[in-house]
Amino acid sequence: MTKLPSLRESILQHLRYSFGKDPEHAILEDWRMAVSYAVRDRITDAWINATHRTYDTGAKRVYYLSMEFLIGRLLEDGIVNLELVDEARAVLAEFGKDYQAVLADEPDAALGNGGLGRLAACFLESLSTLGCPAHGYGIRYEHGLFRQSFVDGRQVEMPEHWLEQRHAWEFERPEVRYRVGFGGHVDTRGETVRWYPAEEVEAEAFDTPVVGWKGRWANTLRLWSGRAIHPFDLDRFNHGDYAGAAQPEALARTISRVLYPDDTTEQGKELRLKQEYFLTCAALRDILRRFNNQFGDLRKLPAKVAIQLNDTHPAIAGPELVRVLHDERGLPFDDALEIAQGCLSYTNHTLLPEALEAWDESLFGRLLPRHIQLIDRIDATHAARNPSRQQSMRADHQVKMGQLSFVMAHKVNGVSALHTDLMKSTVFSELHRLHPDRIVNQTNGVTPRRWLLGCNPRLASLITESIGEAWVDDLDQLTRLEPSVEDAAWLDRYAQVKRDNKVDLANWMARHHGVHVDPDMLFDVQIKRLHEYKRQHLNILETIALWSEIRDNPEAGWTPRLKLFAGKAAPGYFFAKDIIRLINDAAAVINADPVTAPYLKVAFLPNYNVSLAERLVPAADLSEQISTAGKEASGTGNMKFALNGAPTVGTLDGANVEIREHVGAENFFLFGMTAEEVMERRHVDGHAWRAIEADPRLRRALDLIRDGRFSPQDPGRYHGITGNLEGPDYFLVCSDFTDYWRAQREVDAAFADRSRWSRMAAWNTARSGWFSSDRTIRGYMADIWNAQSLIGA
Ligand code: F58
Repeated sequence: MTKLPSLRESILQHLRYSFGKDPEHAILEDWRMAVSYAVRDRITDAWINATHRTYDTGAKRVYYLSMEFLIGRLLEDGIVNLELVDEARAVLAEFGKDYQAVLADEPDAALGNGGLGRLAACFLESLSTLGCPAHGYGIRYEHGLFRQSFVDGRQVEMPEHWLEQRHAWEFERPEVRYRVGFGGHVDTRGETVRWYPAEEVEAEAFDTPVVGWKGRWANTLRLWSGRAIHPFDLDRFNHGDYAGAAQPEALARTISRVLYPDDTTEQGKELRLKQEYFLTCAALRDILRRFNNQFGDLRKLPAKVAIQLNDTHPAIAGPELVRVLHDERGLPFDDALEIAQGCLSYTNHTLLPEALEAWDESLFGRLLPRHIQLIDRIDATHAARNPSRQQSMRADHQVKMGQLSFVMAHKVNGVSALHTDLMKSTVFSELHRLHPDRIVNQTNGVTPRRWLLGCNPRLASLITESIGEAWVDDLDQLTRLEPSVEDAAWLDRYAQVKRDNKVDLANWMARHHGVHVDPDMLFDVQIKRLHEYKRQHLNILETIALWSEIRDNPEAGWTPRLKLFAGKAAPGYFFAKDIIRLINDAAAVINADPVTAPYLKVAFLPNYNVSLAERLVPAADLSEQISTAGKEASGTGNMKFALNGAPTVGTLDGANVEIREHVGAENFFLFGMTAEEVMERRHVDGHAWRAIEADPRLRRALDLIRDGRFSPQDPGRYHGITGNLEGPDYFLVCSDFTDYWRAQREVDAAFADRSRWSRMAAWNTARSGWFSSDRTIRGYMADIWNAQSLIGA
């Protein structure tokens, strides 16, 4: 390995030789790129070493197949993991450049919708930190999740163009290309079955190294980009049809053009299925090529290859692997099935019926005619081996991807204890009865490198000063802070960290959004995708009720509060978009009220993404995790907040349950019905009305909204929302309102006593070590993948 020059030298060399600039003429982007290349060089050494080591040891490899990797910005991640923060800052300062500005110049890679995609990104980082040989496989979307802005309070979506700015992280691999077919027909001659696709596109690999803590190991995120096999139709061009000549390329590129923002038209659905097969087919070819080069004997596949399906999106991997092994490589069907099951495992992220993937059999059969035959054979085999089986994966003229994934996997996991239990008793109850050892739990986690060391350097320094730096890759060490939590002087420093972070955020909001807030207010934060089950409308109802109450009695000693929201709604999810608008409309009225101004402020920050979360999480006092119990599979924002010292106000849902167990009930503001109570309450006639009649505050808040107090020019604007809440109220906003109000007043009282509050916050930090994604990945390695760490091996 060549010895690299100092970071300073490296940066200057890249500035000069990669970008042709001297420091005097370099623009911000040149600096950002030069620093990125200097950091990348250091990551690349770790990466190539890790690859050699994996080959040399013949170790088992993990493949994480996911339609989403919400990686955000990577420069800071690299700098933090390589412990170059001080050096990078100093070099930039020497040339009069601001470190933060350089970091912020990087495009935020929004290749995911929300928690599922961010989890995949945290997992990759933990896999590298733990030295587990792994690849992430995904799609290199040209356009990630849409950019959100507000016009008159309404969400407006604009395309996202992260690839238009330069970035340093990917290596194009033009030599790694596979053909992916669609449609066509199946030819059966006796035992020999061949699929002849009608249309083919090429998947080309782009590799991004993912470095772990201290650069001890680096794995690969391999993203596929669509391209035409024959990019240009010369014949059509020569006949003057210039647009037509470019059509094959345009069509093929459509496949990796945009990330699905989770709502779909019929046409969109077809493209989504194509994307899913595109990712899976290319990934499996790549996996088998690598396996063949090294091992050859396909029967050893499960000993050397673990393939994790991140939700059902890559579920076609089951039939595709069977197809390759059986149709192409000639293994008997039963053997192919057994080998595939030995490799595959599946993570479920939702119990919401509308989110469980099911494809129309006509569409599926048209695009993947061989796969639908194989699914029928897999289903029939499963039925024959389990005579009491009733549910088929082929029902209602649909292909049920959850059932398929379950049957094809040797392990199926939920993402929190409660969610895993509910999987067993609801969606997968029959399959669980047939295969009682298959479902396991792996509660989610978050990487402490990004979600504490990187985003909250003040708190990280205080922790390191108190207990040493071993916590960074051994987060359980945070319990060693417990004695400090009882030490008044230390608590003052802890409180000062939070206060400084809040000042930073307040300044940033003033500068970038013209929102002026007092950093001494309680920063109450709800940031996540907009969804009725996440109940941002419960939060705004309580806000409106609070506003009325303060107006009635401004002298009652209110705890000043800033209600902060951020999050995107799917473009076709009109109810969620109405909630955004209501929050913005309410904010305008409330923020303009001089009577309540000292006590209440509301802000909805646009374009929530990973970078914005990194700003908000360290500055939050209170974490809103208020989903209808039983609906949020886990949540991971909840963990980031607890770790950064923001106690939760929340329901017993998802990982909230485990957070409360770890941080202590006295450091958590619990409210609301349990998942069981929720199921019962739905059967109570007029549950919403009963709740409204019993609580005049709720009544009044609903009246204000319905009577147009926040939309005077258009009083009927929110009748959709009020009608829903006063009627079906499926997510039980009204039924949980009164208890939520009570919990919030407890928050007020606790926050008014600052030392009590700091103690609660610090307990949250000290007891959140278990929520490291390192712990989660160790669980997957031991219980699902049977994979080993190669660090120190
Ligand atoms: C999320 N799912 C869960 N899905 O909602 C959350 O509770 C959990 O913590 C997280 O996964 C990680 O396990 C989620 O983010 C999506 O974004 C889907 C992507 C594909 C389209 C439908 C939404």
